[in-house]
Amino acid sequence: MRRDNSENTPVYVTQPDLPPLEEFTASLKQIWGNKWLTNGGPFHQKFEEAIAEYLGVKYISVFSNGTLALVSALQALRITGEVITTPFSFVATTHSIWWNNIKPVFADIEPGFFNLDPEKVEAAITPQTTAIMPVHVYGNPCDVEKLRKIADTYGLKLIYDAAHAFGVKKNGSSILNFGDLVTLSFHATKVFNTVEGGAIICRDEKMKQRIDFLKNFGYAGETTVIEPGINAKMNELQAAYGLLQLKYVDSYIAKRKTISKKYRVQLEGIKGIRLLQDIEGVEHNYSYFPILIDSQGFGRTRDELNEELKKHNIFARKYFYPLISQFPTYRGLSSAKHENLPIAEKAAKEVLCLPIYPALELDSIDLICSIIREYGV
Ligand code: T4K
Repeated sequence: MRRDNSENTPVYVTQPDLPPLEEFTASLKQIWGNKWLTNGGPFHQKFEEAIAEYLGVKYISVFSNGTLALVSALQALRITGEVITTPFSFVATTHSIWWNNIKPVFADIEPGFFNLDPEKVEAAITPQTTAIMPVHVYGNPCDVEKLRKIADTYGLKLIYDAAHAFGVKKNGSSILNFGDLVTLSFHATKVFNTVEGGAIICRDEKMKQRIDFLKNFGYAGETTVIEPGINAKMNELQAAYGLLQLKYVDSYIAKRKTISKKYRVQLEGIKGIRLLQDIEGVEHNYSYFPILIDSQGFGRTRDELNEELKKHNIFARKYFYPLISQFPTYRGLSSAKHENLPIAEKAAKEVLCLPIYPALELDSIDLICSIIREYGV
């Protein structure tokens, strides 16, 4: 007999991890003493050094959020014309292109892990294309080798939106080391959060300097403005909080791994339910737990299952439905047509991200899995 959660606390798709309050209070005391709140203060400096070391990257510039990191990454590389990107992502990916007055061109995804399909990317290139912006969806690495080859062959820049890929490694090295620029999000809903926050990872010191100028209105010194930059600086409270988070993030990821394993054991083999397998040679961060519901096999649609879970106070999420290409701003684009994006359309119709976060109780996983098992027909 399964436990009923309908009267209990809601279980959401995620819940942020916070560092111990007393540790943060100690940091706040220092900030109060410093009277230095933003604009590249001591915590900002320390956090950049510490996070670069943690992630195994050489140059990183931290931001107030991941969206402004994306907007600034395109500006930093002076991208114009058209950028090829995925419709299967959070809307901020394409919005960052729009904010730079660039035309987004959607290419379809591959059916295994829902990342941009390199062949579809190549087919979408026009004389106006200047860059590719893939996303490591759910933290599963894109085909970085093939995408690099295409970018090099056609002389394009490669900007990865790695909002989901904090700490992910492939064959022992960080996935964040692939691409001309790579952006991260440290939003409250991410594996690693600074409440709001983000970053750009780049390959050399000059580029880091340019990015640092751009996130501070374009200021290069007291009286020089190089171009219209934006205010995207991470403040001292975020940076101090981030420094503490770095001490705990390995334990957060380890707990997520345990949850992911438990889901796998309980959901494997249910007719009509597909799980994304872990990839050999990849150290995952277990940021999301997507399942695919094939209504023919399962006997119910994804939306029906989602509603059933809600009755028990379980709030899974349809990341990413609707596709970005279906929003009014973008649906008029020729690349947004249904026939151009069949795999993405199917994924958006079938996917449901189940709750996963370190504090998720093992009982809740049992409940979620038993609802799914019993609801299928
Ligand atoms: N690129 C990609 C690929 C992204 O996924 C994102 C963000 C970005 C770029 C942009 O990065 P940022 O500018 O955000 O740094 C959430 C997040 O707001 C968004 O950051 C994230 N992707 C996206 C995938 O998910 P919503 O609309 O689903 O968030 P919300 O408020 O419904 O939160 C989801 C659940 O999390 C809630 O039901 C409860 C729980 N929650 C949320 C917050 C904010 C908490 O327990 N505590 C909290 O403080 O977009």
